[in-house]
Amino acid sequence: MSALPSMSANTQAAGDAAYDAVVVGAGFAGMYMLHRLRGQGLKVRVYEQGGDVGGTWYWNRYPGARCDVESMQYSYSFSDELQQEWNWSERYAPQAEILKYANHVADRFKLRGDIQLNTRVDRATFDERTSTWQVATSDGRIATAKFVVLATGCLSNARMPDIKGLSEFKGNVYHTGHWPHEPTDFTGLRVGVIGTGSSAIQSVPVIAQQARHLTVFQRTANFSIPARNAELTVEEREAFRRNYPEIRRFAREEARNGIYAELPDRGALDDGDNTRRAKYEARWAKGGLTFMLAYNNLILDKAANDTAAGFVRGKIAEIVRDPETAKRLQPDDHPIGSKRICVDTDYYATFNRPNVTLVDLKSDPIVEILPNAVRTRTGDHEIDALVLATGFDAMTGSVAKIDISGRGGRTLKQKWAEGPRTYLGLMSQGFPNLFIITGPGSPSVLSNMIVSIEQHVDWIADCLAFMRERGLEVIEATKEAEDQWVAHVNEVAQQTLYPQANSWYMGANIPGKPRIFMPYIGGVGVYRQICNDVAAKGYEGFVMSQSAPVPKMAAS
Ligand code: NA7
Repeated sequence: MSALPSMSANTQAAGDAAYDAVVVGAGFAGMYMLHRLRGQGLKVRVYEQGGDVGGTWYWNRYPGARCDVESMQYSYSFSDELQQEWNWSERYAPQAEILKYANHVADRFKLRGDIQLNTRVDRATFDERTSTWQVATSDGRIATAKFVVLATGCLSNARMPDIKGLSEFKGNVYHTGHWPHEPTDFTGLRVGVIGTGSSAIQSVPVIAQQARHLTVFQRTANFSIPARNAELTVEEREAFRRNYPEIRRFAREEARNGIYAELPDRGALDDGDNTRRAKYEARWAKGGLTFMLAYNNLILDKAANDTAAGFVRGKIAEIVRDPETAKRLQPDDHPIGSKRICVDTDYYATFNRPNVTLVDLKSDPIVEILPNAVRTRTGDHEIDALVLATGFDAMTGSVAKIDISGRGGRTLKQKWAEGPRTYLGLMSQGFPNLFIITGPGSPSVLSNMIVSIEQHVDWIADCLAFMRERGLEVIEATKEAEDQWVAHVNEVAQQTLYPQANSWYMGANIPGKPRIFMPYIGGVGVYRQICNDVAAKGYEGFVMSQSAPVPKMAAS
Protein backbone atom coordinates (compact mmCIF):
# COMPACT_ATOMS: atom_id res chain seq x y z
CA MET A 1 0.00 0.00 0.00
CA SER A 2 1.47 3.32 -0.98
CA ALA A 3 1.79 6.03 1.62
CA LEU A 4 -1.30 8.12 2.02
CA PRO A 5 -1.09 11.75 0.97
CA SER A 6 -0.36 13.98 3.87
CA MET A 7 -3.56 15.80 4.77
CA SER A 8 -2.48 17.96 7.63
CA ALA A 9 -5.55 20.17 7.30
CA ASN A 10 -7.68 17.14 8.08
CA THR A 11 -6.28 16.67 11.49
CA GLN A 12 -7.33 20.09 12.71
CA ALA A 13 -9.05 20.26 16.05
CA ALA A 14 -12.80 19.87 15.94
CA GLY A 15 -14.45 23.16 15.16
CA ASP A 16 -16.87 24.76 12.77
CA ALA A 17 -15.19 23.66 9.58
CA ALA A 18 -15.71 22.86 5.95
CA TYR A 19 -15.08 19.41 4.53
CA ASP A 20 -15.45 17.78 1.19
CA ALA A 21 -17.19 14.91 2.90
CA VAL A 22 -18.54 14.07 6.33
CA VAL A 23 -18.85 10.37 7.10
CA VAL A 24 -21.17 9.31 9.92
CA GLY A 25 -19.86 6.26 11.76
CA ALA A 26 -16.43 4.66 12.15
CA GLY A 27 -17.34 1.02 11.77
CA PHE A 28 -16.05 -1.06 8.88
CA ALA A 29 -17.99 1.09 6.37
CA GLY A 30 -16.93 4.48 7.72
CA MET A 31 -13.27 3.52 8.06
CA TYR A 32 -12.95 2.25 4.51
CA MET A 33 -14.91 5.24 3.17
CA LEU A 34 -12.46 7.56 4.89
CA HIS A 35 -9.53 5.63 3.48
CA ARG A 36 -10.86 5.78 -0.09
CA LEU A 37 -11.90 9.44 -0.08
CA ARG A 38 -8.75 10.61 1.61
CA GLY A 39 -6.79 8.63 -0.96
CA GLN A 40 -8.42 10.88 -3.58
CA GLY A 41 -7.17 13.94 -1.72
CA LEU A 42 -10.53 14.89 -0.23
CA LYS A 43 -10.84 16.58 3.11
CA VAL A 44 -12.93 14.21 5.19
CA ARG A 45 -14.22 14.15 8.75
CA VAL A 46 -15.68 11.03 10.35
CA TYR A 47 -17.94 11.42 13.38
CA GLU A 48 -18.35 8.42 15.63
CA GLN A 49 -20.72 8.22 18.56
CA GLY A 50 -18.76 5.46 20.28
CA GLY A 51 -15.55 5.85 22.24
CA ASP A 52 -13.56 3.99 19.59
CA VAL A 53 -13.75 2.59 16.07
CA GLY A 54 -15.41 -0.75 15.24
CA GLY A 55 -19.13 0.07 15.01
CA THR A 56 -21.24 -2.96 15.77
CA TRP A 57 -18.19 -4.73 17.24
CA TYR A 58 -17.64 -1.85 19.62
CA TRP A 59 -21.17 -2.12 21.04
CA ASN A 60 -22.03 -5.84 20.85
CA ARG A 61 -19.74 -7.16 23.58
CA TYR A 62 -22.14 -9.65 25.10
CA PRO A 63 -20.77 -13.02 26.25
CA GLY A 64 -20.31 -15.34 23.29
CA ALA A 65 -20.51 -12.57 20.64
CA ARG A 66 -18.98 -13.69 17.35
CA CYS A 67 -19.57 -13.06 13.70
CA ASP A 68 -21.68 -15.67 11.89
CA VAL A 69 -19.50 -15.37 8.77
CA GLU A 70 -16.08 -17.02 8.89
CA SER A 71 -13.36 -14.53 9.76
CA MET A 72 -11.14 -15.30 6.76
CA GLN A 73 -14.08 -13.99 4.73
CA TYR A 74 -15.48 -11.41 7.15
CA SER A 75 -12.49 -9.16 6.64
CA TYR A 76 -11.43 -6.40 4.26
CA SER A 77 -10.18 -7.39 0.83
CA PHE A 78 -9.06 -3.96 -0.36
CA SER A 79 -5.49 -4.41 0.84
CA ASP A 80 -3.67 -7.61 -0.01
CA GLU A 81 -0.97 -6.78 2.54
CA LEU A 82 -3.62 -6.54 5.24
CA GLN A 83 -5.27 -9.85 4.41
CA GLN A 84 -1.91 -11.58 4.13
CA GLU A 85 -0.56 -10.31 7.42
CA TRP A 86 -3.54 -10.51 9.79
CA ASN A 87 -3.82 -13.80 11.70
CA TRP A 88 -7.36 -14.80 12.57
CA SER A 89 -7.22 -17.25 15.46
CA GLU A 90 -10.51 -19.09 15.02
CA ARG A 91 -12.96 -20.03 12.29
CA TYR A 92 -15.39 -17.48 13.79
CA ALA A 93 -13.40 -14.83 15.61
CA PRO A 94 -14.79 -13.60 18.92
CA GLN A 95 -15.97 -9.99 19.18
CA ALA A 96 -12.80 -8.84 20.98
CA GLU A 97 -10.62 -10.07 18.12
CA ILE A 98 -12.77 -8.42 15.45
CA LEU A 99 -12.58 -5.18 17.41
CA LYS A 100 -8.81 -5.58 17.63
CA TYR A 101 -8.74 -5.99 13.85
CA ALA A 102 -10.79 -2.79 13.41
CA ASN A 103 -8.31 -0.96 15.62
CA HIS A 104 -5.41 -2.43 13.70
CA VAL A 105 -6.91 -1.13 10.44
CA ALA A 106 -7.41 2.33 11.97
CA ASP A 107 -3.75 2.42 12.99
CA ARG A 108 -2.28 0.75 9.93
CA PHE A 109 -3.98 3.18 7.55
CA LYS A 110 -3.52 6.13 9.90
CA LEU A 111 -7.23 6.84 10.01
CA ARG A 112 -7.58 8.11 13.55
CA GLY A 113 -6.55 11.70 12.85
CA ASP A 114 -9.70 12.22 10.79
CA ILE A 115 -12.09 10.41 13.12
CA GLN A 116 -13.75 12.37 15.89
CA LEU A 117 -14.91 9.92 18.56
CA ASN A 118 -17.61 10.38 21.19
CA THR A 119 -19.47 12.65 18.81
CA ARG A 120 -23.01 12.04 17.66
CA VAL A 121 -24.37 13.59 14.48
CA ASP A 122 -27.71 15.09 15.50
CA ARG A 123 -28.77 16.94 12.39
CA ALA A 124 -27.87 17.25 8.72
CA THR A 125 -29.53 19.95 6.66
CA PHE A 126 -29.12 20.47 2.94
CA ASP A 127 -28.66 24.11 1.97
CA GLU A 128 -30.11 24.46 -1.52
CA ARG A 129 -28.45 27.83 -2.11
CA THR A 130 -24.94 26.52 -1.69
CA SER A 131 -25.55 22.83 -2.39
CA THR A 132 -23.85 21.89 0.85
CA TRP A 133 -24.82 20.01 3.97
CA GLN A 134 -24.75 21.59 7.41
CA VAL A 135 -23.93 18.88 9.92
CA ALA A 136 -24.69 19.55 13.58
CA THR A 137 -22.89 17.38 16.12
CA SER A 138 -23.36 16.65 19.81
CA ASP A 139 -20.37 18.85 20.71
CA GLY A 140 -22.42 21.85 19.64
CA ARG A 141 -20.55 22.47 16.40
CA ILE A 142 -21.72 22.71 12.83
CA ALA A 143 -19.58 21.47 9.98
CA THR A 144 -20.21 22.16 6.31
CA ALA A 145 -19.70 19.38 3.80
CA LYS A 146 -20.29 18.94 0.12
CA PHE A 147 -21.13 15.26 0.63
CA VAL A 148 -22.46 13.28 3.56
CA VAL A 149 -22.03 9.53 3.74
CA LEU A 150 -24.13 7.62 6.26
CA ALA A 151 -22.02 4.69 7.42
CA THR A 152 -24.32 4.17 10.36
CA GLY A 153 -24.72 0.40 10.11
CA CYS A 154 -27.80 -1.75 9.72
CA LEU A 155 -27.95 -3.10 13.26
CA SER A 156 -26.77 -0.28 15.46
CA ASN A 157 -29.92 1.05 17.05
CA ALA A 158 -30.49 -1.28 20.00
CA ARG A 159 -34.17 -1.66 20.78
CA MET A 160 -35.46 -1.55 24.33
CA PRO A 161 -38.70 -3.51 24.58
CA ASP A 162 -41.76 -1.74 25.85
CA ILE A 163 -42.51 -3.99 28.84
CA LYS A 164 -44.43 -2.71 31.84
CA GLY A 165 -42.29 -2.29 34.96
CA LEU A 166 -38.91 -2.60 33.18
CA SER A 167 -37.59 0.58 34.78
CA GLU A 168 -38.58 -0.73 38.23
CA PHE A 169 -36.29 -3.78 38.05
CA LYS A 170 -33.72 -3.45 40.82
CA GLY A 171 -30.95 -5.66 39.45
CA ASN A 172 -28.68 -4.87 36.51
CA VAL A 173 -30.33 -4.68 33.09
CA TYR A 174 -28.17 -5.31 30.02
CA HIS A 175 -28.94 -5.00 26.31
CA THR A 176 -26.85 -7.30 24.10
CA GLY A 177 -26.47 -4.50 21.53
CA HIS A 178 -25.23 -2.01 24.11
CA TRP A 179 -23.17 -4.16 26.44
CA PRO A 180 -21.02 -2.48 29.14
CA HIS A 181 -17.30 -2.23 28.58
CA GLU A 182 -16.46 -3.45 32.05
CA PRO A 183 -16.35 -7.23 32.52
CA THR A 184 -19.68 -8.75 33.56
CA ASP A 185 -19.94 -11.83 35.73
CA PHE A 186 -23.17 -13.68 36.40
CA THR A 187 -21.63 -16.17 38.84
CA GLY A 188 -24.11 -17.08 41.57
CA LEU A 189 -26.91 -14.99 40.02
CA ARG A 190 -30.34 -15.90 38.73
CA VAL A 191 -30.42 -14.42 35.23
CA GLY A 192 -33.28 -13.85 32.80
CA VAL A 193 -32.71 -13.51 29.05
CA ILE A 194 -35.55 -12.06 26.98
CA GLY A 195 -35.33 -12.88 23.27
CA THR A 196 -34.07 -15.86 21.29
CA GLY A 197 -32.51 -14.27 18.19
CA SER A 198 -28.89 -14.59 17.18
CA SER A 199 -27.54 -12.57 20.13
CA ALA A 200 -29.40 -14.69 22.69
CA ILE A 201 -28.47 -17.91 20.92
CA GLN A 202 -24.79 -16.96 21.19
CA SER A 203 -24.92 -15.67 24.76
CA VAL A 204 -27.27 -18.19 26.44
CA PRO A 205 -24.75 -21.09 26.49
CA VAL A 206 -22.06 -18.84 27.99
CA ILE A 207 -24.32 -17.19 30.58
CA ALA A 208 -25.69 -20.63 31.56
CA GLN A 209 -22.20 -21.72 32.54
CA GLN A 210 -21.86 -18.81 34.95
CA ALA A 211 -25.33 -18.28 36.33
CA ARG A 212 -26.88 -20.04 39.28
CA HIS A 213 -30.03 -20.25 37.24
CA LEU A 214 -30.91 -19.00 33.76
CA THR A 215 -34.46 -18.44 32.55
CA VAL A 216 -34.81 -17.90 28.80
CA PHE A 217 -37.99 -16.09 27.72
CA GLN A 218 -38.78 -17.12 24.16
CA ARG A 219 -41.45 -15.47 22.02
CA THR A 220 -40.44 -17.04 18.71
CA ALA A 221 -38.24 -20.10 18.31
CA ASN A 222 -35.41 -19.73 15.80
CA PHE A 223 -33.53 -22.14 13.58
CA SER A 224 -29.90 -22.46 14.57
CA ILE A 225 -27.07 -24.45 13.01
CA PRO A 226 -23.94 -25.49 14.93
CA ALA A 227 -20.99 -23.20 14.22
CA ARG A 228 -18.38 -25.97 14.61
CA ASN A 229 -16.03 -23.24 15.66
CA ALA A 230 -12.40 -24.25 16.05
CA GLU A 231 -8.95 -22.77 16.04
CA LEU A 232 -7.69 -22.10 12.54
CA THR A 233 -4.60 -24.06 11.67
CA VAL A 234 -1.64 -22.49 9.91
CA GLU A 235 -2.47 -24.66 6.87
CA GLU A 236 -6.08 -23.44 6.77
CA ARG A 237 -5.01 -19.82 6.95
CA GLU A 238 -2.40 -20.35 4.26
CA ALA A 239 -4.90 -22.07 1.98
CA PHE A 240 -7.17 -19.03 2.22
CA ARG A 241 -4.32 -16.62 1.65
CA ARG A 242 -3.06 -18.46 -1.40
CA ASN A 243 -6.53 -18.55 -2.89
CA TYR A 244 -7.69 -15.12 -1.87
CA PRO A 245 -7.90 -13.69 -5.41
CA GLU A 246 -10.39 -16.37 -6.44
CA ILE A 247 -12.19 -16.49 -3.07
CA ARG A 248 -12.76 -12.74 -3.06
CA ARG A 249 -13.77 -12.69 -6.74
CA PHE A 250 -16.29 -15.44 -6.21
CA ALA A 251 -17.71 -13.77 -3.08
CA ARG A 252 -18.17 -10.49 -4.95
CA GLU A 253 -19.39 -11.72 -8.30
CA GLU A 254 -20.97 -15.13 -8.00
CA ALA A 255 -22.22 -15.73 -4.49
CA ARG A 256 -25.67 -14.45 -3.66
CA ASN A 257 -24.63 -13.71 -0.10
CA GLY A 258 -21.01 -12.65 -0.54
CA ILE A 259 -19.63 -15.85 0.95
CA TYR A 260 -17.30 -18.20 -0.91
CA ALA A 261 -18.89 -21.63 -0.81
CA GLU A 262 -19.75 -24.49 -3.06
CA LEU A 263 -23.03 -23.63 -4.77
CA PRO A 264 -25.73 -26.29 -5.17
CA ASP A 265 -26.92 -27.27 -8.62
CA ARG A 266 -30.11 -29.10 -7.66
CA GLY A 267 -33.31 -28.58 -5.79
CA ALA A 268 -34.24 -30.40 -2.58
CA LEU A 269 -37.01 -32.38 -4.25
CA ASP A 270 -34.67 -33.66 -6.97
CA ASP A 271 -33.11 -36.05 -4.47
CA GLY A 272 -34.70 -38.99 -2.68
CA ASP A 273 -35.13 -39.03 1.11
CA ASN A 274 -31.87 -40.84 1.87
CA THR A 275 -29.65 -38.69 -0.35
CA ARG A 276 -31.30 -35.54 0.92
CA ARG A 277 -30.84 -36.56 4.52
CA ALA A 278 -27.17 -37.40 3.86
CA LYS A 279 -26.65 -33.95 2.35
CA TYR A 280 -28.27 -32.20 5.30
CA GLU A 281 -26.20 -34.33 7.70
CA ALA A 282 -23.02 -33.29 5.87
CA ARG A 283 -24.00 -29.61 6.06
CA TRP A 284 -24.94 -29.96 9.73
CA ALA A 285 -21.58 -31.58 10.44
CA LYS A 286 -19.75 -28.81 8.55
CA GLY A 287 -21.70 -26.14 10.41
CA GLY A 288 -22.47 -22.51 9.68
CA LEU A 289 -24.70 -20.36 7.50
CA THR A 290 -23.99 -22.36 4.37
CA PHE A 291 -26.42 -25.00 5.61
CA MET A 292 -28.94 -23.17 3.43
CA LEU A 293 -26.78 -23.93 0.37
CA ALA A 294 -27.56 -27.64 0.57
CA TYR A 295 -30.02 -27.05 -2.29
CA ASN A 296 -30.69 -24.23 -4.69
CA ASN A 297 -34.40 -23.78 -3.98
CA LEU A 298 -34.63 -23.80 -0.19
CA ILE A 299 -35.65 -20.16 -0.01
CA LEU A 300 -37.85 -20.28 -3.10
CA ASP A 301 -40.01 -23.35 -2.74
CA LYS A 302 -41.98 -24.06 0.44
CA ALA A 303 -42.05 -27.83 -0.08
CA ALA A 304 -38.26 -27.85 -0.52
CA ASN A 305 -37.86 -25.60 2.49
CA ASP A 306 -40.01 -27.93 4.61
CA THR A 307 -37.49 -30.74 4.11
CA ALA A 308 -34.66 -28.62 5.56
CA ALA A 309 -36.82 -27.22 8.35
CA GLY A 310 -37.97 -30.75 9.23
CA PHE A 311 -34.36 -31.93 9.36
CA VAL A 312 -33.38 -29.19 11.83
CA ARG A 313 -36.49 -29.78 13.95
CA GLY A 314 -35.45 -33.44 14.08
CA LYS A 315 -31.98 -32.44 15.29
CA ILE A 316 -33.48 -30.30 18.05
CA ALA A 317 -35.58 -33.28 19.17
CA GLU A 318 -32.45 -35.48 19.20
CA ILE A 319 -30.39 -32.99 21.23
CA VAL A 320 -32.91 -31.74 23.80
CA ARG A 321 -33.81 -34.46 26.29
CA ASP A 322 -37.08 -33.07 27.66
CA PRO A 323 -39.64 -33.58 24.86
CA GLU A 324 -41.77 -30.62 25.98
CA THR A 325 -38.77 -28.24 25.90
CA ALA A 326 -37.64 -29.67 22.56
CA LYS A 327 -41.07 -29.04 21.10
CA ARG A 328 -41.04 -25.41 22.24
CA LEU A 329 -37.61 -24.90 20.72
CA GLN A 330 -38.71 -26.21 17.32
CA PRO A 331 -39.65 -23.26 15.09
CA ASP A 332 -42.96 -23.79 13.34
CA ASP A 333 -44.11 -20.36 12.22
CA HIS A 334 -41.66 -19.40 9.47
CA PRO A 335 -39.70 -21.12 6.71
CA ILE A 336 -36.10 -21.90 7.61
CA GLY A 337 -33.81 -19.12 6.35
CA SER A 338 -36.62 -16.58 5.96
CA LYS A 339 -35.08 -15.02 9.06
CA ARG A 340 -31.30 -15.08 9.10
CA ILE A 341 -30.52 -18.49 10.53
CA CYS A 342 -28.48 -18.43 13.71
CA VAL A 343 -25.12 -20.08 14.22
CA ASP A 344 -24.45 -21.43 17.69
CA THR A 345 -22.20 -23.37 19.99
CA ASP A 346 -24.26 -25.73 22.15
CA TYR A 347 -27.43 -23.63 22.18
CA TYR A 348 -29.96 -26.45 22.13
CA ALA A 349 -27.86 -28.66 24.44
CA THR A 350 -27.83 -25.86 27.01
CA PHE A 351 -31.48 -26.63 27.71
CA ASN A 352 -30.39 -30.03 29.08
CA ARG A 353 -28.62 -28.27 31.95
CA PRO A 354 -30.41 -28.46 35.29
CA ASN A 355 -29.94 -24.71 35.83
CA VAL A 356 -31.71 -23.62 32.62
CA THR A 357 -35.46 -23.10 32.12
CA LEU A 358 -37.30 -22.14 28.94
CA VAL A 359 -40.45 -20.05 29.22
CA ASP A 360 -42.65 -20.01 26.13
CA LEU A 361 -44.08 -16.51 25.91
CA LYS A 362 -46.59 -17.48 23.24
CA SER A 363 -48.54 -19.59 25.73
CA ASP A 364 -47.37 -17.76 28.85
CA PRO A 365 -46.74 -14.08 28.00
CA ILE A 366 -44.90 -11.54 30.11
CA VAL A 367 -47.34 -9.46 32.15
CA GLU A 368 -44.82 -7.14 33.77
CA ILE A 369 -41.37 -6.88 35.25
CA LEU A 370 -41.28 -6.68 39.03
CA PRO A 371 -38.27 -5.35 41.01
CA ASN A 372 -37.04 -8.95 41.46
CA ALA A 373 -38.84 -11.08 38.87
CA VAL A 374 -40.37 -11.42 35.46
CA ARG A 375 -44.10 -12.00 35.91
CA THR A 376 -45.73 -14.11 33.24
CA ARG A 377 -49.36 -15.11 33.14
CA THR A 378 -48.73 -18.29 35.13
CA GLY A 379 -46.33 -17.02 37.78
CA ASP A 380 -43.22 -15.08 38.81
CA HIS A 381 -39.71 -16.02 37.67
CA GLU A 382 -37.32 -14.57 40.21
CA ILE A 383 -34.12 -13.10 38.79
CA ASP A 384 -31.20 -10.97 39.95
CA ALA A 385 -30.10 -9.71 36.50
CA LEU A 386 -31.91 -9.21 33.22
CA VAL A 387 -30.46 -9.50 29.72
CA LEU A 388 -32.46 -7.98 26.88
CA ALA A 389 -31.51 -9.73 23.65
CA THR A 390 -34.34 -7.93 21.92
CA GLY A 391 -32.59 -6.79 18.76
CA PHE A 392 -32.48 -3.58 16.81
CA ASP A 393 -34.56 -1.09 14.92
CA ALA A 394 -32.81 -2.52 11.88
CA MET A 395 -31.69 -0.88 8.65
CA THR A 396 -33.55 2.42 9.07
CA GLY A 397 -33.33 2.96 12.83
CA SER A 398 -29.89 4.52 12.96
CA VAL A 399 -30.62 6.75 9.96
CA ALA A 400 -33.94 7.86 11.46
CA LYS A 401 -32.20 8.90 14.67
CA ILE A 402 -30.49 11.73 12.75
CA ASP A 403 -32.67 14.69 11.85
CA ILE A 404 -31.96 14.81 8.10
CA SER A 405 -33.61 17.52 5.95
CA GLY A 406 -33.25 17.59 2.20
CA ARG A 407 -34.76 19.74 -0.49
CA GLY A 408 -37.59 22.00 0.61
CA GLY A 409 -36.88 21.15 4.25
CA ARG A 410 -38.48 17.72 3.85
CA THR A 411 -37.07 15.25 6.35
CA LEU A 412 -35.95 11.75 5.51
CA LYS A 413 -38.13 10.50 8.34
CA GLN A 414 -41.19 12.05 6.67
CA LYS A 415 -40.22 10.61 3.33
CA TRP A 416 -39.66 7.14 4.76
CA ALA A 417 -42.76 7.15 6.97
CA GLU A 418 -44.36 4.49 4.78
CA GLY A 419 -41.11 2.55 4.45
CA PRO A 420 -37.63 3.36 3.13
CA ARG A 421 -37.37 4.50 -0.49
CA THR A 422 -34.00 4.54 -2.17
CA TYR A 423 -32.40 4.13 -5.56
CA LEU A 424 -30.03 1.14 -5.32
CA GLY A 425 -29.99 1.55 -1.54
CA LEU A 426 -27.42 4.27 -2.15
CA MET A 427 -29.38 7.53 -2.34
CA SER A 428 -32.88 8.82 -1.75
CA GLN A 429 -34.45 11.34 -4.12
CA GLY A 430 -34.77 14.82 -2.59
CA PHE A 431 -31.56 14.34 -0.60
CA PRO A 432 -28.75 15.36 -2.96
CA ASN A 433 -25.16 14.40 -2.16
CA LEU A 434 -26.29 12.14 0.68
CA PHE A 435 -25.07 8.56 0.31
CA ILE A 436 -26.00 5.58 2.43
CA ILE A 437 -23.66 2.61 2.77
CA THR A 438 -25.56 -0.70 2.74
CA GLY A 439 -28.84 1.18 2.89
CA PRO A 440 -32.30 -0.36 2.54
CA GLY A 441 -32.79 -1.53 -1.04
CA SER A 442 -29.29 -3.05 -1.23
CA PRO A 443 -28.25 -6.62 -0.29
CA SER A 444 -26.69 -5.46 3.01
CA VAL A 445 -27.90 -7.71 5.83
CA LEU A 446 -28.57 -10.62 3.47
CA SER A 447 -24.87 -10.77 2.73
CA ASN A 448 -21.40 -10.88 4.15
CA MET A 449 -21.52 -7.23 5.25
CA ILE A 450 -17.90 -6.48 4.45
CA VAL A 451 -18.33 -7.53 0.82
CA SER A 452 -21.34 -5.22 0.51
CA ILE A 453 -19.60 -2.41 2.38
CA GLU A 454 -16.55 -2.52 0.10
CA GLN A 455 -18.73 -2.54 -3.00
CA HIS A 456 -20.69 0.53 -1.87
CA VAL A 457 -17.62 2.43 -0.72
CA ASP A 458 -15.84 1.77 -4.02
CA TRP A 459 -18.93 2.77 -6.00
CA ILE A 460 -19.32 6.03 -4.06
CA ALA A 461 -15.61 6.86 -4.28
CA ASP A 462 -15.60 6.22 -8.05
CA CYS A 463 -18.75 8.30 -8.45
CA LEU A 464 -17.20 11.27 -6.65
CA ALA A 465 -14.04 10.95 -8.75
CA PHE A 466 -16.20 10.90 -11.91
CA MET A 467 -17.97 14.07 -10.79
CA ARG A 468 -14.80 15.88 -9.87
CA GLU A 469 -13.18 15.15 -13.22
CA ARG A 470 -16.18 16.81 -14.90
CA GLY A 471 -16.59 19.70 -12.52
CA LEU A 472 -19.92 18.33 -11.26
CA GLU A 473 -20.90 19.07 -7.71
CA VAL A 474 -24.38 17.72 -7.10
CA ILE A 475 -25.82 14.23 -7.56
CA GLU A 476 -29.36 13.16 -6.87
CA ALA A 477 -31.44 10.10 -7.66
CA THR A 478 -34.41 10.72 -9.93
CA LYS A 479 -37.90 9.89 -8.74
CA GLU A 480 -38.48 7.57 -11.70
CA ALA A 481 -35.32 5.55 -11.03
CA GLU A 482 -36.16 5.33 -7.35
CA ASP A 483 -39.76 4.24 -7.98
CA GLN A 484 -38.60 1.56 -10.38
CA TRP A 485 -35.95 0.31 -7.97
CA VAL A 486 -38.36 0.13 -5.03
CA ALA A 487 -40.81 -1.82 -7.21
CA HIS A 488 -38.02 -4.16 -8.34
CA VAL A 489 -36.81 -4.80 -4.76
CA ASN A 490 -40.35 -5.74 -3.73
CA GLU A 491 -41.01 -7.83 -6.80
CA VAL A 492 -37.86 -9.92 -6.25
CA ALA A 493 -38.64 -10.36 -2.54
CA GLN A 494 -42.14 -11.61 -3.36
CA GLN A 495 -40.65 -14.42 -5.44
CA THR A 496 -39.08 -15.87 -2.30
CA LEU A 497 -40.25 -17.19 1.05
CA TYR A 498 -38.68 -14.27 2.97
CA PRO A 499 -41.81 -12.10 3.30
CA GLN A 500 -43.55 -15.02 5.08
CA ALA A 501 -41.59 -14.42 8.29
CA ASN A 502 -42.22 -11.70 10.85
CA SER A 503 -38.58 -10.70 10.71
CA TRP A 504 -36.66 -7.49 11.20
CA TYR A 505 -36.00 -7.64 7.44
CA MET A 506 -39.70 -6.73 7.21
CA GLY A 507 -39.59 -4.23 10.06
CA ALA A 508 -41.97 -6.62 11.84
CA ASN A 509 -40.17 -6.39 15.19
CA ILE A 510 -40.96 -2.70 15.66
CA PRO A 511 -44.59 -1.88 16.49
CA GLY A 512 -45.99 0.51 13.88
CA LYS A 513 -43.06 0.16 11.48
CA PRO A 514 -44.28 -0.30 7.88
CA ARG A 515 -44.16 -3.91 6.77
CA ILE A 516 -41.80 -3.71 3.82
CA PHE A 517 -39.04 -6.10 2.85
CA MET A 518 -36.00 -3.82 3.19
CA PRO A 519 -32.92 -5.56 1.78
CA TYR A 520 -32.44 -6.40 -1.92
CA ILE A 521 -32.59 -10.11 -2.40
CA GLY A 522 -31.30 -10.41 -5.97
CA GLY A 523 -27.84 -11.42 -4.72
CA VAL A 524 -24.63 -9.44 -4.32
CA GLY A 525 -23.23 -10.48 -7.72
CA VAL A 526 -26.33 -9.44 -9.64
CA TYR A 527 -26.60 -6.25 -7.61
CA ARG A 528 -22.95 -5.33 -8.20
CA GLN A 529 -23.47 -5.75 -11.93
CA ILE A 530 -26.53 -3.47 -11.83
CA CYS A 531 -24.56 -0.79 -9.96
CA ASN A 532 -21.63 -1.12 -12.38
CA ASP A 533 -23.95 -0.82 -15.37
CA VAL A 534 -25.55 2.29 -13.90
CA ALA A 535 -22.10 3.85 -13.53
CA ALA A 536 -21.01 2.75 -17.01
CA LYS A 537 -24.06 4.49 -18.48
CA GLY A 538 -22.98 7.79 -16.95
CA TYR A 539 -24.82 7.17 -13.67
CA GLU A 540 -28.16 6.39 -15.19
CA GLY A 541 -31.05 7.27 -12.93
CA PHE A 542 -29.09 10.01 -11.22
CA VAL A 543 -28.98 13.67 -12.18
CA MET A 544 -25.63 15.38 -11.86
CA SER A 545 -25.14 19.12 -12.07
CA GLN A 546 -22.65 21.85 -11.32
CA SER A 547 -24.74 23.18 -8.48
CA ALA A 548 -28.27 22.80 -7.16
CA PRO A 549 -30.72 25.06 -8.93
CA VAL A 550 -31.10 28.28 -6.97
CA PRO A 551 -34.75 29.05 -6.23
CA LYS A 552 -36.00 31.81 -8.56
CA MET A 553 -36.44 35.25 -6.98
CA ALA A 554 -39.93 36.65 -7.28
CA ALA A 555 -40.09 39.34 -9.98
CA SER A 556 -40.27 42.78 -8.45
P1 NA7 B 1 -33.20 -10.30 16.69
O1 NA7 B 1 -32.81 -11.33 15.72
O2 NA7 B 1 -34.10 -9.19 16.25
O3 NA7 B 1 -33.85 -11.04 17.95
C1 NA7 B 1 -34.56 -10.36 18.94
C2 NA7 B 1 -35.27 -11.35 19.82
O4 NA7 B 1 -35.94 -10.66 20.87
C3 NA7 B 1 -36.34 -12.15 19.09
O5 NA7 B 1 -36.34 -13.44 19.61
C4 NA7 B 1 -37.61 -11.40 19.48
O6 NA7 B 1 -38.77 -12.19 19.40
C5 NA7 B 1 -37.31 -11.04 20.91
N1 NA7 B 1 -38.10 -9.93 21.41
C6 NA7 B 1 -38.10 -8.64 20.99
N2 NA7 B 1 -38.94 -7.90 21.72
C7 NA7 B 1 -39.49 -8.74 22.62
C8 NA7 B 1 -40.44 -8.58 23.67
N3 NA7 B 1 -41.01 -7.38 23.90
N4 NA7 B 1 -40.78 -9.64 24.39
C9 NA7 B 1 -40.22 -10.84 24.14
N5 NA7 B 1 -39.31 -11.08 23.19
C10 NA7 B 1 -38.95 -10.03 22.43
O7 NA7 B 1 -31.91 -9.59 17.32
P2 NA7 B 1 -30.49 -10.20 17.65
O8 NA7 B 1 -29.72 -9.16 18.36
O9 NA7 B 1 -30.60 -11.51 18.29
O10 NA7 B 1 -29.85 -10.48 16.22
C11 NA7 B 1 -29.82 -9.46 15.23
C12 NA7 B 1 -28.86 -9.82 14.12
O11 NA7 B 1 -27.54 -9.59 14.58
C13 NA7 B 1 -28.83 -11.22 13.65
O12 NA7 B 1 -29.78 -11.54 12.71
C14 NA7 B 1 -27.44 -11.36 13.05
O13 NA7 B 1 -27.42 -10.89 11.74
C15 NA7 B 1 -26.63 -10.44 13.90
P3 NA7 B 1 -39.67 -12.20 18.04
O14 NA7 B 1 -38.86 -12.97 17.04
O15 NA7 B 1 -39.83 -10.74 17.64
O16 NA7 B 1 -40.94 -12.83 18.43
